[in-house]
Amino acid sequence: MRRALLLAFIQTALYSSVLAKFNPLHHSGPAAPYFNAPPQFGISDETPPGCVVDQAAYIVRHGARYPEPGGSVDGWESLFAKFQSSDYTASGSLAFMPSWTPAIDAMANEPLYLTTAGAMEAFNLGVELRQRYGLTQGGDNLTVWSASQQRVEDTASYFLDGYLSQGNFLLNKTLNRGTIVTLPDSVNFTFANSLTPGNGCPLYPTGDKSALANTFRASYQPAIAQRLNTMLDGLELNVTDIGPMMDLCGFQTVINGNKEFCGIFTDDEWLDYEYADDLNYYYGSGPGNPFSAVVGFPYVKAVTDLLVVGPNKTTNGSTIIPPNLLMSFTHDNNIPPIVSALGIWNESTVSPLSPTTPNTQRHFRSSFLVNFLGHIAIERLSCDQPLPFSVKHVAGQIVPRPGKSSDTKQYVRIRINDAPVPVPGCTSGPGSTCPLSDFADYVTERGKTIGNFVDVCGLKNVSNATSSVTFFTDFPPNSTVFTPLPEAM
Ligand SMILES: *[C@@H]1O[C@H](CO)[C@@H](O)[C@H](O)[C@H]1NC(C)=O
Ligand SMILES: *[C@@H]1O[C@H](CO)[C@@H](O)[C@H](O)[C@H]1NC(C)=O
Ligand SMILES: *[C@@H]1O[C@H](CO)[C@@H](O)[C@H](O)[C@H]1NC(C)=O
Ligand SMILES: *[C@@H]1O[C@H](CO)[C@@H](O)[C@H](O)[C@H]1NC(C)=O
Ligand SMILES: *[C@@H]1O[C@H](CO)[C@@H](O)[C@H](O)[C@H]1NC(C)=O
Ligand SMILES: *[C@@H]1O[C@H](CO)[C@@H](O)[C@H](O)[C@H]1NC(C)=O
Ligand SMILES: *[C@@H]1O[C@H](CO)[C@@H](O)[C@H](O)[C@H]1NC(C)=O
Ligand SMILES: *[C@@H]1O[C@H](CO)[C@@H](O)[C@H](O)[C@H]1NC(C)=O
Ligand SMILES: *[C@@H]1O[C@H](CO)[C@@H](O)[C@H](O)[C@H]1NC(C)=O
Ligand SMILES: CC(=O)N[C@H]1CO[C@H](CO)[C@@H](O)[C@@H]1O
Repeated sequence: MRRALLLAFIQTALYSSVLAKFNPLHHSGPAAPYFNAPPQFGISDETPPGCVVDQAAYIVRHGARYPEPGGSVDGWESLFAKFQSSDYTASGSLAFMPSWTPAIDAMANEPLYLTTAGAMEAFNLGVELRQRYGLTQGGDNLTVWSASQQRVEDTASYFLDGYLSQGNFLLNKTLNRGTIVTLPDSVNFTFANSLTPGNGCPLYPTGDKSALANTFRASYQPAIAQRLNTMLDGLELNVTDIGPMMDLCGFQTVINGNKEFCGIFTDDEWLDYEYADDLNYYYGSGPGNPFSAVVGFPYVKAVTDLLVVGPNKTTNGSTIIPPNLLMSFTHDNNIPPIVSALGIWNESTVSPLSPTTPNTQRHFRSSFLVNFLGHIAIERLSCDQPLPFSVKHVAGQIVPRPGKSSDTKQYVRIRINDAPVPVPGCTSGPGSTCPLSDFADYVTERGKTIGNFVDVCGLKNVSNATSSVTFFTDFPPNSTVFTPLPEAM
């Protein structure tokens, strides 16, 4: 008995030491498969006791994909050519390189599109959100919104397959159907009313300082190449090879589960690699781009307005009754603008990010935000007193759950890859949430500071330019609608 306990103790200790071990996949930025971010502010990711979430909005990067044709695929091909075209000996963690081949086996159909792991991530999110919230009843249809590239639509589609996978509805064509509203991708004529709004803001590219990431890469890559060359006799790697090799840790993992590249680099080398990605997003599409907040704000404003209206209600003059779970699917660079618009992760001690020296206390981490399926959730909570120690029941009367009684108060919580992130200066609610009316005031103030899309983006000369997201309540021009679930045979 005692032996068994001791054994269990040792196993637990071993397991937690494995968990605590440095994991390169948690430091691989946009190449990392999805994982829940660790709590950066010590707030539990559970819904606080006494509360239920009665509305939620998610903006989600597509799931894990193959590399992009051209850029990344070319990098893999050059690496392959380099390791195949000469006589050499590779040792240690590089001993697998002479037998390495790029993990793409259908060149025309794989690059750019989801991997099976990406499809699974999206399906799992659907399962998780039905379980977590129960915001729609079994049999209810669900409408979601998507940018229009294939990998994004496929993510929306697999999400719906997961979300709608319960019960016996597959053959019923009128119940439990998913609908995807597809918004034109990367066009400049939809302005703010888009899931790729940066493309509708002419001045946005002028604020992009993501080149700082390359300067930082140039500071650490030479030493890595030098170190790796000690394991190669007859072949010399240079800085050009390091980026693709580090990317291959995440990418091969999501293609075929092979983690050989993850074993090549030291913890410090991974931390530098991650920081380069942080600089890329912080200064490219995040708070370091002065046009980032104005690009993200229209989405934040539209969601906030719907949370203020509340669940199960139509808004004035809308043609769509938006569901209580608002799902939007898009690309990596459309997620950081939401962080900027919300003004979160912005303490003066850790922002702006230094172009040369990583601050280990920083909150802004690409691995926690724009990894595959990375997402920001804005939840509306209804709360009252948590369940007391004992509850009296009267025959035939269901006692309302805490959060569902008649005198609830409403709060807002932001979660990034599941980890709660406090609204600056607004944490008085249960679980450090922000009272809904204060949140609405906070967003209004943010709007005044940030300015409106048309003015700030330099679109005053364009007569039909818009500063508002209205796609949740009105089908925008050039959107398409389709139902992804298989029809009955
Ligand atoms: C679909 O569900 C509805 C409501 O339960 C039912 O009336 C209808 O017969 C079902 N159709 C099929 C094909 O199962
Ligand atoms: C659900 O969606 C299907 C397919 O788009 C549609 O035919 C059906 O009327 C919808 N059902 C409800 C209850 O809205
Ligand atoms: C959108 O792009 C087209 C083609 O590049 C250009 O002619 C047009 O002026 C742009 N429109 C706006 C509003 O920036
Ligand atoms: C604005 O006008 C342009 C040119 O007429 C058109 O292509 C575009 O679809 C319009 N955009 C909106 C949001 O109405
Ligand atoms: C690195 O080596 C490759 C050939 O393997 C070459 O194409 C590339 O220009 C080199 N890069 C640098 C920075 O020297
Ligand atoms: C919204 O309506 C659904 C039924 O469609 C119901 O189950 C849910 O309790 C309602 N939510 C609120 C907050 O009224
Ligand atoms: C709804 O919109 C109409 C027309 O835009 C306006 O006249 C009316 O006052 C609005 N109602 C509410 C309750 O906001
Ligand atoms: C971050 O905070 C600083 C100082 O409080 C402010 O000047 C800056 O505009 C903020 N940035 C964002 C993106 O909110
Ligand atoms: C947008 O829709 C209009 C009219 O439906 C069509 O003529 C135009 O080609 C569409 N533009 C795009 C980029 O899909
Ligand atoms: C139609 C038009 O003239 N558009 C211009 C409006 O201003 C922006 C930013 O100054 C230009 O990029 C557009 O070309």
